[in-house]
Amino acid sequence: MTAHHTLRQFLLSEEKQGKMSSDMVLLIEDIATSCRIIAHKIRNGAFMDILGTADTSNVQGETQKQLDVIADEVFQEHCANCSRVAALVSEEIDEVIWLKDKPKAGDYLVYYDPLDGSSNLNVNISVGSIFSVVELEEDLVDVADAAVLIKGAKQICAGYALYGPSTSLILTTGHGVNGFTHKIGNGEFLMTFPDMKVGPATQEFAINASRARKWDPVIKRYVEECLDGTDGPRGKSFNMRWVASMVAEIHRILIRGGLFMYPMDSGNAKTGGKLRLLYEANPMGFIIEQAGGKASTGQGRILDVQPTGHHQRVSVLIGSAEEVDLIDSYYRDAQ
Ligand code: P6P
Repeated sequence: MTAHHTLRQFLLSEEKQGKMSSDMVLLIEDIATSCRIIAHKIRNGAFMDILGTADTSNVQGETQKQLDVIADEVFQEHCANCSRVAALVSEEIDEVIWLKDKPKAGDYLVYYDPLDGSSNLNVNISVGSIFSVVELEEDLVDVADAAVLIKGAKQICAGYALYGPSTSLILTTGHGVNGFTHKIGNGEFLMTFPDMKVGPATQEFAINASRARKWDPVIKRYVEECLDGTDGPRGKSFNMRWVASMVAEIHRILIRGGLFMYPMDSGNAKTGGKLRLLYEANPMGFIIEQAGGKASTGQGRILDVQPTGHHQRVSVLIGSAEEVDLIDSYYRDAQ
């Protein structure tokens, strides 16, 4: 597929090749519409008085931004358009949103973080939306929430929108990773990043260094060796980045390589880490693996984690394969 094809042309081409169903085409288009609407609300938020905090908090105990609530409503409205969607799992909503009483095998479960990094909104730093789709493997007799606890390895689609200097939409359905940019004026998502790949090596890592005193010995060792530069065991210098917006970090890694770390540490061990498995770590892990990178908890592949709760958190090490492998080897040495 050459560059500058529209998202719709790409999706219909994938459908024609048997790489996705017509229902998936419709669902992805509805998700893209959600992202267009959210992008518009962000860019004009200052004139719509919606960049502040709502007087509510989410299941994570985080004070919600008005746009967190609005973005969630936009995703709910548009994902429900697809008759094959049986349930929604949103970072902003405590319970699973069941859209069908008797879901069938083949129905879709959609997991999403409608506005990730929203604490950056009022300082005009990039934020994003993250989504993941899994297909039910059997009919459900009843709609117990446990039915959405499906491993990330079963994903059939994942992607994100990055609301940055431009709005990017990055997508995988298990056949590589392709990226699109929203063209102001005609509103189309046009292909600008065909067949994205993450290089195996990097000299750039991302971690919230203010938590250094809480890190486990393995993370401390890895970061110290990076900081020791050319005179240290790595024999090369490293750069560090931290945007406090996972979508922006992962997009940078897709473009130029790198390693993103949000490990479980002594400060968040009680909740199992900071980032959520079903709608942050799994979709980003699927995307990065499809681009040739790796995604680990330090104790195993993120996509192999069996969820025990739909807001479960995990330790996250995602990016260039050589760096993820190195940290995994340090964890094995530490056992
Ligand atoms: P900290 C945003 O709230 C988020 O979930 C990710 O997008 C981001 O990488 C991380 O948390 C930032 O965490 O501790 O730096 O605020």
